[in-house]
Amino acid sequence: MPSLLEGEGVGVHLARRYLLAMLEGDRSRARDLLVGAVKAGDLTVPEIYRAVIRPAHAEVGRMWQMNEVGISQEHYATANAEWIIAQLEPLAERTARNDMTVVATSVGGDAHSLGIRMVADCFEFAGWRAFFLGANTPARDVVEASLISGASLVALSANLCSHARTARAVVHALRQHPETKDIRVIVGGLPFAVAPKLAERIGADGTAPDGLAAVELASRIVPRPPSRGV
Ligand code: B12
Repeated sequence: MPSLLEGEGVGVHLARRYLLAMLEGDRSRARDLLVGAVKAGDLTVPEIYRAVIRPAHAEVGRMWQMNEVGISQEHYATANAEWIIAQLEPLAERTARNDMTVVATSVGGDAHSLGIRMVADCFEFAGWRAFFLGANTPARDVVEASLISGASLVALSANLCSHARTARAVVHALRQHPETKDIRVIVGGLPFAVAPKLAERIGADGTAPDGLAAVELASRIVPRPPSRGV
């Protein structure tokens, strides 16, 4: 299986240098590369998420699968990506707050959190409040979070093929509750990237490949709250 970081362009060039720094155990260098690119105006924070961090970590997954890196290197890259994302987040441009909340989490049993964290950040940059729960949230707790946060949208991440069925159970739980039955639900992660039609088959309202696309999808499918007027 060839590298996923072939080709030319600002994003892929940066992704190769970022990944090398991570694999050499130099998180400060990796951070400085990304912060420097944002400050220089080369890429925005959501563009860094899309064109640098996501492909670089998919490449870590490929290298792990091919036995080219060990679990400790994957863990180092993931843990320190969280550290870097926390430092990029304040540098992002934001639009004015709207009145909408998204509950964002990975499904019960799913330990992957980096992708859904970046999706949640993109909603925050676009003016939403993101009620971000991290990984591994059981269905009943997604329902509870939707109720207490007054969510207009639930964004569910499922990262193993077997987790598509778990996502279906979460959608079902939301549709069963009288106060959450009309909340829009979007899904994402590996099974939906491979088979986007799966989203509809499990009862969700759509899927998107990343945070920027998720915000765009939400703007089309989530009804706007009534204006408060003056
Ligand atoms: C890091 C990692 C882990 C870490 C996660 C730690 C953490 N805090 O997140 C740990 C070590 C826990 C882990 C465990 C496992 N993992 Co893992 N992991 C990865 C890896 C290398 C990177 C994931 C990542 O962070 N990517 C970067 C983020 C930014 O990208 P992303 O996750 O794709 O998210 C983007 C999109 O998918 C999308 N998106 C995601 N969610 C949502 C939700 C919505 C609503 C929307 C719209 C969009 C969206 O937007 C995101 C931002 O752009 C991937 C490789 C890969 N190709 O993804 C494997 C991978 C996902 N893991 C894999 C496997 C097999 C496992 C394990 C089973 C390994 C094992 N034997 O124990 C366990 C399962 C644990 C569990 N129960 O969940 C396989 C899955 C294969 C499959 N067909 O199902 C992969 C693909 C590796 C591989 N090449 O084989 N893993």
